[in-house]
Amino acid sequence: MRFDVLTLFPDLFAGYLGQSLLHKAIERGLVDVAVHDIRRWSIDKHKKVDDRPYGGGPGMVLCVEPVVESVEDIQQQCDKPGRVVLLTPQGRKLNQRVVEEIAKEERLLLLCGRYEGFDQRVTDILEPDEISVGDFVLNGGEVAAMVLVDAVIRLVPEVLGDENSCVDDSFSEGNRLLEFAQYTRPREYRGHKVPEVLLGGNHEEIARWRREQSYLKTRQRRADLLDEASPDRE
Ligand code: JE8
Repeated sequence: MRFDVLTLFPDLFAGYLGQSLLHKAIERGLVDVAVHDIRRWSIDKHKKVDDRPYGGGPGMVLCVEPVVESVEDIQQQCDKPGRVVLLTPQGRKLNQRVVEEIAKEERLLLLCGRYEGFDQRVTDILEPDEISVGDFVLNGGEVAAMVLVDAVIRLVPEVLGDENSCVDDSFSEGNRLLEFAQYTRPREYRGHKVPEVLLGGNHEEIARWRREQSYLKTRQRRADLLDEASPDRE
């Protein structure tokens, strides 16, 4: 799986990409992430890539030429063009279904805006898949792009070892329940005890208890998840 990230702040990605899971996936050749500075495609002698909005108003708008031309150049770097994703509050909202859909792609180009966003003609010309990570305001598309990369790489076969398998993740196909509570040693801390059932070693009983805890927690906190069409729910 290859990601090309286009941004004005490429340095923001180094820390994220260096984290162990992703670093190992990159080393093993399962994932490839190339971060590109849009400024490289500036057509201005001062490397400017933004300008004041026509019609007035606050802030700056990212110019159409460097963005469209950076995408065209980067698409040329591989045999097959990638799916272009633009992170924007106006996009369709990201959820696990959308992540699963996007994870089917071999190659993704992630466009990260800043300031007041891109000139409308970026969208008109590139016709990107516009995605929002949620109904709150970020300062730019970079953190949203990291969210998308993070969610997508979990679905790339072999990225997670068996220990971190994603088959029973909340929100994965066939699972729309929140996760049950986890405990590790010590058995008691400041009077807070680990539930007795987990100490007994009766795996059937433990599995039943966990399913029930998941269901109760979901009903209490996220009843909306139970309303979603879910066929075979016990
Ligand atoms: C962004 C963003 C996602 C999400 C994504 C890209 C580029 C026009 N507005 C721009 C004005 C307020 C500040 C905005 C900053 N901005 C935000 C997001 C996003 N994906 N779920 N929330 N915010 C840009 C510029």
